[in-house]
Amino acid sequence: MFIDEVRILVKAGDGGNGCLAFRREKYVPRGGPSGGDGGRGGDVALVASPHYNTLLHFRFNPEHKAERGRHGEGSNKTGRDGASIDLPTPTGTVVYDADSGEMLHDFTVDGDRFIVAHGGRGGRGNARFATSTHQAPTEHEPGKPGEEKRLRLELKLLADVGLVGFPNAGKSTLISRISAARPKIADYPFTTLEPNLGVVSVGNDLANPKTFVVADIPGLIEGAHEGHGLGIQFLRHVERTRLLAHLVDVSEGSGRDPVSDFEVVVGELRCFSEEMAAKPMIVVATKMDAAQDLTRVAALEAHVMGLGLPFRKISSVTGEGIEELKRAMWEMLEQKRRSQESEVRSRKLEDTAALE
Ligand SMILES: Nc1nc2c(ncn2[C@@H]2O[C@H](COP(=O)(O)OP(=O)(O)OP(=O)(O)O)[C@@H](O)[C@H]2O)c(=O)[nH]1
Ligand SMILES: [Mg+2]
Repeated sequence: MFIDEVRILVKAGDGGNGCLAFRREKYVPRGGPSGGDGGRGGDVALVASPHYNTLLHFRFNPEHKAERGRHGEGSNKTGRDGASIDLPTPTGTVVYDADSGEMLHDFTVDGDRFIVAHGGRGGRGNARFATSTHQAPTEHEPGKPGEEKRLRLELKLLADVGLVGFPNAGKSTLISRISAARPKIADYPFTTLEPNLGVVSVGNDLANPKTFVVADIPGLIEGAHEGHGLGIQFLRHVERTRLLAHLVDVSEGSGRDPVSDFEVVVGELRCFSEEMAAKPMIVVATKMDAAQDLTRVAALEAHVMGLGLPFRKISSVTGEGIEELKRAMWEMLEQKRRSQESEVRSRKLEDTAALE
């Protein structure tokens, strides 16, 4: 459904062999060893790219080899290093070693680069083995082979925003209102049994399209972590979203108190994982057109504001607040993206500093 998976083979370049040579020149007797070192083999790296959202390109092309290092040559010439290759993969890809099952890397941020197979070191030429008592060495090393690995790439859900809330809160109705997705909508709980995805576009600047993906998942009820209702397992479909939109029905029709609904859902998120509970969240009061008692709405607003969370009021029937909600979601996603990017940048700087 939402999980895309491929197996690929990656082979880094072998190192070039070290050379065995002696300087031979007229009038230079015993010119000494002059075999150069072999070059390093190229690496194979995966790079998280926002331009891909499936693993399909690997399916058509499952083997990737980097160039080998050139052999060393006489006159102390070092062989050229093999070129490395960068393979783009969608952000959200998790890389496993297909043989051991070990997780090697988790791409969460655009531009992240991870070497999956290291090129072999070049062998040393005989010139390197010369010492004062060993002036005509014949030792020279072969290059080390480049790493070869079978990998399993797994891409989890691509959604940016996950809609959570009680059953009947209006999650599917909202997704049908803001995207082309047409999930089943009905006046009874647990209409949605499987997650739905919808692509939302904000504004209409064609040169600079602003889009994000929203996932609608089944509703949560008290005790979902103990298996009540549909349980909480489908929350894994929104594990990778950058933002949760928590929908709370504020109409009288729900027969429940909005503040306690809100707390129940937050409690269930926490039972799933602390990371889930700590995700950025926007709280959305739904069905404003059917809310007669506005003190209920105000109570929810005060509660949410007290927690420092953004709050919006909408009606999917009249369209009230929908555009503002789309924009607010987009802004929050952008903010998150920018902070993640600067995190990666500072991590890269730290890495470079550590190498120096
Ligand atoms: N008056 C009013 N009714 C709404 C609004 N949004 C949704 N509804 C109604 O609320 C009911 C439930 O809507 P859904 O979108 O199916 O709710 P859901 O959160 O997806 O529910 P589950 O899939 O069961 O978890 C439907 O009868 C909708 O027509 C709204 O803004 N105003
Ligand atoms: Mg639904």
